[in-house]
Amino acid sequence: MLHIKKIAAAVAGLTILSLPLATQAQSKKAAPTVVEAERFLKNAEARLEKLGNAAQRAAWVYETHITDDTEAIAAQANEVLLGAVGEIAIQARRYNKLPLSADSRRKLKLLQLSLSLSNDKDREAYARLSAQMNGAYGKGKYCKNPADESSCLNLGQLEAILAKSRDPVEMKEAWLGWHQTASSYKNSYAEYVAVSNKGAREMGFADTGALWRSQYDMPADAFAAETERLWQQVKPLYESLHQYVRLKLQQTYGKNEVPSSGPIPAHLFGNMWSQSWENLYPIVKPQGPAANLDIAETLKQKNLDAKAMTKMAEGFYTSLGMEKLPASFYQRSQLTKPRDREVVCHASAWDVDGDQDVRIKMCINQTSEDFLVIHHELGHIYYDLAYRKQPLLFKGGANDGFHEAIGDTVALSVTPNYLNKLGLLSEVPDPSQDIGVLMDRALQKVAFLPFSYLVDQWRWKVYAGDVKPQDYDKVWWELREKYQGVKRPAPAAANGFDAGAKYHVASDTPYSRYFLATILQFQLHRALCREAGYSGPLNRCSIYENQAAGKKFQAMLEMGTSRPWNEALKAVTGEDQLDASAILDYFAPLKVWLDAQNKALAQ
Ligand code: X8Z
Ligand code: ZN
Repeated sequence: MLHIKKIAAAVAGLTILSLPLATQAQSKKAAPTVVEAERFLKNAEARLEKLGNAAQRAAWVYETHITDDTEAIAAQANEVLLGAVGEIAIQARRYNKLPLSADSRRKLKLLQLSLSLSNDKDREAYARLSAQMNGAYGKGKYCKNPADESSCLNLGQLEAILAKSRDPVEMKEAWLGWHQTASSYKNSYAEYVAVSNKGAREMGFADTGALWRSQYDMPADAFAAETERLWQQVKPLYESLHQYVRLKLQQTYGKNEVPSSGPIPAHLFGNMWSQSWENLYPIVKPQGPAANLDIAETLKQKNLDAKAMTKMAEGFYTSLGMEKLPASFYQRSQLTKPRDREVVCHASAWDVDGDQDVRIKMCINQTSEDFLVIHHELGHIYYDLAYRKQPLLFKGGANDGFHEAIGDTVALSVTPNYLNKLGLLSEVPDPSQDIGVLMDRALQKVAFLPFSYLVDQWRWKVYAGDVKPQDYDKVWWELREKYQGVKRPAPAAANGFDAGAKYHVASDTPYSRYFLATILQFQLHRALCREAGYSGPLNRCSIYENQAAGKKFQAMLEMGTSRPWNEALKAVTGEDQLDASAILDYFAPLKVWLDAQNKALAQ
């Protein structure tokens, strides 16, 4: 799916057939040479590419058609790749001390940032459990009456209830219904964590969490400190929003449902994980004439289907001077939910062959939210296409946060003005309505900050062994209360696994990337707007049709993983550190407004 995973996999996948013995013998004989190291890297890249592509194809077929057979095939392909990745990672160590070129040294380092499971049984278990949990999440359903299949609701249907209903009883049932689906793979997850840690330890990491934190061109501890620094920078903004939303929810649902202090029940935020709150816009929008930013009705009226929506998003990228998507993209992508089979609906972007075979997999609905998600996914795709000329090991984002930030940066330019130009919004809100527009964005972006921070706070503890399966839920909810200020709508279920009801836990996809991306996209937006010669308020800037900004962006995308991420950042922004001042600048007028409202409403 995400090529980042693929690269790691590819790196791992470079199994050099039956080389371990040969290599051992060699190592006794003579110290390795630079020439050998270069040959090793070349072979590794070739092998990883082949196995990586095979695993991608198997995973694609699995996730777009879940059956026992496709599950087994996907697991097998991954197992083979995993074997190769581990073997190559261990072999790579042999060349660490050689005076190699900067590129080769970087490649060797990247190769060693992966799991190595030398035991066949461990590899088999890892691949099997991973495929099984991914499929279980995709197939998950809540059945009001377990004996009656027609009473069953899938995740999309349960999410729609949370998005639209204003009935707390109905919302609570949908929330609890989905969360209980994850219990079925709690044991698998615990087993998987143990195996994964074995693989991290073989490579010299304390655990898988430490391995994840080591992927940012800085020591693992420095990365943890860096994310905490950023969180502290944005926390006051989140708190202002949380307080205002509390007051509005209280006006809507009453004090019995919404307490005046302490955490708020999680089923009231219009989203299964309370991770983004844009569905609360009608409840929290400023009084008086406020911008209507919902394009769902227009999409339906104009019959703009999933493909038309995707073409519109593509049009943004081509307006920046980027290439048209290859024809195969539209032939091979899954844009809508098939009626006749189980699939993983969670949106993802796929770089199947490291070249032009790029696809997205979504279950697109005609909503504002999905219109933005399409821009997000195409960000991954345009990154993939931009770095396709790089060697395999550099086909990836500057770091995984960059990969997540590209499409979102573009989507920040999907302003009311732009939507109006496209015919999706009949009225352009007057600048006096900017607070409403900013509010809508804050419900997406500011609300997301603590969630995107805490998911890996939890996982880092789980991987470190600080949280055992019997305490998964306890610690998960401690973190959700502490960072998001939300609480479980009912007491914890016996053997519950609420964290596992989030896709990225079930699919073991790291999540800090989204926290970084949320900060980073505003930094990129600010810089690209500057490049476009824009100097007004950041929320009104759109880089649509701006080729100068597009060129700068494209140059960064083409770098892939070839250089430390600070250099990629510098190429666009001139800055070499992550800096939350851009997101704070963007929302500065809203922060002033929120604080005034909160003060007035508290009286
Ligand atoms: O998973 C995603 C993308 C695919 S990389 C749809 N996102 C996170 C989520 O849904 O939890 C985008 C925002 C956060
Ligand atoms: Zn993404």
